[in-house]
Amino acid sequence: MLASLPVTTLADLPLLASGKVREMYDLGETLLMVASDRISTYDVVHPTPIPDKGKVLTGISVMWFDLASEIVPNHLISYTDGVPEEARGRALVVRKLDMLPVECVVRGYLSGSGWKDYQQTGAVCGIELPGGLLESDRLPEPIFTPATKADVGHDENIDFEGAVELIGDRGLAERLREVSIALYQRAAEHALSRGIILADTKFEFGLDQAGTLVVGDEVCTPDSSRFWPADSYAPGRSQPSFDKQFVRDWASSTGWDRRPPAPAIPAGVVERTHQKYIEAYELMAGEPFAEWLRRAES
Ligand code: PZK
Repeated sequence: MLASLPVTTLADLPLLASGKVREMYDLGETLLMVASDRISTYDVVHPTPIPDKGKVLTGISVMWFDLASEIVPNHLISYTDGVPEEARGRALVVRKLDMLPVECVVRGYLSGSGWKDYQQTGAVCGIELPGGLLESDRLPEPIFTPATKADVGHDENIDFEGAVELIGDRGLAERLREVSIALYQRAAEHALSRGIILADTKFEFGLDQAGTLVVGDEVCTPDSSRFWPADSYAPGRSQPSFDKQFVRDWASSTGWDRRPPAPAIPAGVVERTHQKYIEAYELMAGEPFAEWLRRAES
């Protein structure tokens, strides 16, 4: 076994992957996932960060990992030991997994590409739905709507048979579907009790060295999910985003055509959005955001 070396700065670590809003570093036996304060709207990252966004998402993810552990093991090892000082609160040390090549999306409501597909075909990922549903309608039951992982551009929705093919094991694909729906149901129930609709969410799974199914990535964060305020919910239109609506409304008002580069966000919009993220943490976790910082920075 290799002893883990004390890490002082991110700049000294091998960068394995950089996403739109986060980075993944190699710690040898483990990985370090670092959530930045970058924010995207319409899939384009703005040049202006939202203070604390990465810390809020990391705290929310840890909270869900804890709840979800009754259903499936997860990749989280630590959010304190092994995390460089500069990344405290926004980073997780995680197990290296063999990631499965399917995005495990669960939808409880009809929105985004699900709504688009339903309008065109009456089905989402091969699942026939009742006629006459409206945009944002609640579905009779949550559905598993897998997608391919696109390196660039948009993920593509696939049917269950497509997921079976990509995974190469029907039993494992069935297990992914069952676990994904159970995780969504648990999280959606918790969120709704706190005034937030979890419209849909995306999980990523991997296998550990023993071949055990493990949930990885981030879990039920505003970046991997659609969060809607329950008190303004009304089917028949798109719903405001709990976290990003101020940025979207402001971006629309500028006449930005949604093509890169995204415009810089004005200070007032940054501050209101910052407060929405803190509010999201405090609603979901039922504790002050400062408590997450205290635990993570101790
Ligand atoms: C893994 N990503 C996505 C891309 C990021 C994250 N536990 C794991 N083991 C091996 N690989 C991954 C994980 C996880 N989670 C995650 N790609 C591979 C990704 C860019 C930046 F932070």
